[in-house]
Amino acid sequence: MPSPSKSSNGSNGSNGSNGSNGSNAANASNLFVALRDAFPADLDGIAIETVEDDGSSLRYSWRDLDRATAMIANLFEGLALPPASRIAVQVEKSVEAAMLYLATLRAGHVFLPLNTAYQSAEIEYFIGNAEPAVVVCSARNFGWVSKIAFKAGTQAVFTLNDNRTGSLLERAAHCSDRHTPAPRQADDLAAILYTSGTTGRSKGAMLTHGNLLSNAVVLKDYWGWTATGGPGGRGDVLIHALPIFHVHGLFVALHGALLNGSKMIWLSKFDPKTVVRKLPEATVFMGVPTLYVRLLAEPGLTRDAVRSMRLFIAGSAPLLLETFNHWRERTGHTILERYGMSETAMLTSNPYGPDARYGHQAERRGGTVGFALPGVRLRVQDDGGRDLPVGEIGGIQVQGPNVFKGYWRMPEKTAEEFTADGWFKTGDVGQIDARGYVTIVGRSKDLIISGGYNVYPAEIEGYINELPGVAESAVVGVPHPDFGEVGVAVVIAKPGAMLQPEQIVAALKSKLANFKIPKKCFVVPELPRNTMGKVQKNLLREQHQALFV
Ligand code: MLC
Ligand code: AMP
Repeated sequence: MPSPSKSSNGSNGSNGSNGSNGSNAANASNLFVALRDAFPADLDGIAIETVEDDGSSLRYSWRDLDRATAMIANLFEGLALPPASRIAVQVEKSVEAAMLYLATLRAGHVFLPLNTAYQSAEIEYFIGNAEPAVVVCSARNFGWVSKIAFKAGTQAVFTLNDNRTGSLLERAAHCSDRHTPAPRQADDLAAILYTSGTTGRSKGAMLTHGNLLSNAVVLKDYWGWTATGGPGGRGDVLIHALPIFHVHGLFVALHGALLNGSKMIWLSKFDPKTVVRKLPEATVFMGVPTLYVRLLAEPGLTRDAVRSMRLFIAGSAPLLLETFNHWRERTGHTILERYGMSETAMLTSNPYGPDARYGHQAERRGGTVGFALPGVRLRVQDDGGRDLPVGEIGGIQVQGPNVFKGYWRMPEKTAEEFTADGWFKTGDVGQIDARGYVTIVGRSKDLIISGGYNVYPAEIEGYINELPGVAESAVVGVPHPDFGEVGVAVVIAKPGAMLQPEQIVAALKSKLANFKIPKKCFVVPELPRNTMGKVQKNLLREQHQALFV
């Protein structure tokens, strides 16, 4: 495998961009080809520079990305996998993990990223449902993951660790570094992202090469990605500090930088001090609101620290107006908030610059998620399926080249989420004003968004209800200063059973991803109900809303 070069001081390097940004990107069908076409002409320039714990950095050139993805793609070809095989991946964030994603596209297979917090029951479901031909996990999880995978018929299980070791790279090292990307049509699958459901099990959202490429091409233009506008006239430089197993870090951030031939400063984990230290070398930052809240707590976040920055982008969860205003006062920058989801990639964005479709207004309005992106059509309907006039609140629906193909092997669920005339129901509730700004005011889906991760109360309640001595439970989201929103569980014991909240939380920890664990648990005699006997979650939310604030 190509080895990155090491620098001891982490000093700023050239991004090597020459402005050749792949004019044929929109026409290429294999997303990988479109991204590779956008690599700068100088393949020895730095594509990714990591920030290591000891302050040093590893530098990967564009040539390294090309060669490593070829080698991994050739490894897959050597396995003679069926076309469009699922490659399921649960590994810590690393440059090699990103290469594995790109190699999967290159080989024409389907990438299935899994949050590293998922525990065995969750992984067993995803692997059983997706039936991946290949599973890649970290070496420390190999024992239990491989057992699950082989039971589900997986052909090969490789390991990949965050220190560039593991059988995937060892095997790929013997493969050729030249590879012709597999031809793919826009409608062919590129990735499956599992999203939990309000009822039942998680659903795999099937995204195509066309979905992802069209969205990336629109965002490149809409956000003004530039090959020359960065510090010292160099191109944009992105600080990549998000996980790469969800839309935000894997698609929006990674595709954005690659499609512009832009260097990335790569953090394996978000750390506010490191981000502040690296800001003077960068021009673009993307984060969920929690990242902005934590950055604001850093005294080093000053106007001087952001002097080279061009754009701060937020999304995945509501950005509080307070954070939006505080950021502007502190840094002089106005955060650009956008809105998206796994099934649709990005739907709306506040404007970066003038937007001719809306009379050139270029104001980024706090509390709104901006305009429908070019090519994306939005409408707002009431529960009866009637279009609502401007300014009225209802369910947000979408159509466009970004909208996914459906849920993996769940045609009924897919049908349920689309209207008869073919619009996808986002489950978000909001309004579009006369100027075109979209505001999200709530969700019709029972969902908690905590630090940018989705937590479905129905899933947590299901696990709690299975515990011995539990009669019933309700999980609600309440405001939290760091995560925006967190889950609180309210539990009823069976007659005669003695339940301790700490035991309930401990039992959940052994079964569920850590971010899904309710931050507080109460055992109470009864739940508030309406006359129909339905639990009144709004009352529980009101009752506990001041728990953390
Ligand atoms: C961590 N913890 C969380 C949590 N993250 N609790 C609730 N919500 C979260 N998001 C808890 C852990 O369970 C643990 O608790 C403790 O915090 C420390 O864990 P950690 O892993 O050290 O946390 P930290 O590194 O601080 O992570 C926080 C974070 C992370 C904000 C950096 O959650 C994160 O990267 N969030 C971004 C998620 C993201 O990329 N979303 C995009 C989805 S795409 P304990 O009790 O075990 O110690 C999407 C579409 C779109 O939504 O529009 O983009
Ligand atoms: P996911 O299923 O993880 O892709 O999460 C998608 C959901 O995140 C959306 O349906 C919204 O509810 C929420 N979301 C994403 N961006 C924003 C935003 N800017 N403001 C409010 N909610 C958002």
